Amino acid sequence: MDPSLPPKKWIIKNLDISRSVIDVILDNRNLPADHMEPFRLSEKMHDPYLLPDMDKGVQRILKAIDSNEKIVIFGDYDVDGITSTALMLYFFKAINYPVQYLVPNREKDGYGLRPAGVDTANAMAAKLIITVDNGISANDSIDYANSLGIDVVVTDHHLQEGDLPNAVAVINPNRNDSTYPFKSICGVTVAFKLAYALGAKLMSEENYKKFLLNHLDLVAIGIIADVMPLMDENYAFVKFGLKVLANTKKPGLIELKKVSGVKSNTITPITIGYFLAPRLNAAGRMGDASISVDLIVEESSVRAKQLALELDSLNRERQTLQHSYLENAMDSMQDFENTNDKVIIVENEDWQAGLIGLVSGKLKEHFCRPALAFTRDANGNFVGSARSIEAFHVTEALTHFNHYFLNYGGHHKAAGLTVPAENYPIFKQEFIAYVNEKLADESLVPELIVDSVVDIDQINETVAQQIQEIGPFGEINPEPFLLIKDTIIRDIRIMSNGKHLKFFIQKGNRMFECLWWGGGNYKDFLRLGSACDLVFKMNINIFQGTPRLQLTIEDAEIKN
Ligand SMILES: [Mn+2]
Repeated sequence: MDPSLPPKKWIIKNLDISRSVIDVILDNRNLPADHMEPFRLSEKMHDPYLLPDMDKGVQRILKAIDSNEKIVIFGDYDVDGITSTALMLYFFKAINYPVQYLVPNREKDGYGLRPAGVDTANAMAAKLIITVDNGISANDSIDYANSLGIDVVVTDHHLQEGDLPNAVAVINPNRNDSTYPFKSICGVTVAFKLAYALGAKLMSEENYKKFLLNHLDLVAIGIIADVMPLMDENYAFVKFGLKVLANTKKPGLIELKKVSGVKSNTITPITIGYFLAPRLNAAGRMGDASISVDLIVEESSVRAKQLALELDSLNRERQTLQHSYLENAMDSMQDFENTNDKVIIVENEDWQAGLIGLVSGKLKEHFCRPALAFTRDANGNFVGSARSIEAFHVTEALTHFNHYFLNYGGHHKAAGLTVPAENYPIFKQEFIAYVNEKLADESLVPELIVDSVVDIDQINETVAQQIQEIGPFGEINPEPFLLIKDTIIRDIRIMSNGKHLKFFIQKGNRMFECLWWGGGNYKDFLRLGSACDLVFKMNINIFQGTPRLQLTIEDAEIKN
């Protein structure tokens, strides 16, 4: 969106304007023909008992409740881990069985259940630990818990690496032996399935159904924040969960929406991704994720408001730090212009570990190539976070260098790694050479996927309304971009001190209002009467109670 950036390459998926736009969009996403038909959540949701070890887990928890054993929920510091933890707390509250929880501190404790976490649970007199959104690789810690007489029920969604841990139950769709029909569910969905299975045994049918429905807000937040594909049961969970979130009765979420400036009637995945999740994540990034868990389960509005404000200010601190880190990073990249390496590697020992993933993410986006950002831990090791583009599987690439690492792990587009100081220079040099050789130049050009070329007659309220019904949009079901060719620009207005543009386009005898957020940089290119091709999203805006069509511009090609 900035003329200083390389122009995006438009990938236009349909050029045939005689086809229905809606059919084209559904086809492009491989969505089923009945995608837009109304459905019940129960029709789309898979049976919890299809998850491996569900029955074992349920039996062990029932036994703990029966013998009044102390249960500790062990979660994670990211949004999925936070919502999973909160969901379990709500469940045990609903059956009136007191439990406690732990979430690790990112910098002090690190990710997942570690021996020190087991010690803390032991000090709380735990006889049973239920992990949520982690645990699949905690083999040593679980052996240690067992040696102290503590049983562990693992609920997780991360891939199995090596042998399964010695837990009473390992409830995870991504176990190697799992036959669960849809693997891409997140931690909070697995926790929800456990609550589903347990609730059927412990609650009246009415309370049970109410419980499941009321907590779909947490499931939707976790799915969006963990960037799960919006297909199969995820799509159904998010579709219903957004409605529950819009009307949530949880004081914490109500206050969080308020401090984020979110209006209740406009909850979309973007609301979660850009407004709610960053604030919930800020607690863990800046220190203690339990603030976010406490917020979600808080019953008092007064206290919830305090916690929400606290998260909001942590989030502002996070933003300020992130900006200064990015400036540091850019300053340290003077060489980059000359080398034009196909991977960016930056380091700064003053950076907080909780924020380096944001730095590498921004660098990846800006330069359209893989990026790694490192800080140092207490032992002087380089702790890094990698973010990558579609064309480059960063974790696979790192595997070739694992002899340099203390640990590493991740997936296609994200990874974490720890490199001892003595290996860092050689790793950096070899990794840059490796990526320079492997990654094709074409992959470094940003792409804009356009669903279809449309004719002027295909731009109308009905089509816009139908497009909205294909949503909620998100991972694998992105909001559609359309292309209109040869329109004439009319009546350009500059907004917000030149930041944004508003103009009209005309084709034949029809005119449409266009908004180009961040389009101010293009104001000298757009001229009254110039012809252009525009890539846009078709939106319906409610203006003074009346719905009206508006085109949100994504990119433009000016013809004259
Ligand atoms: Mn997760």
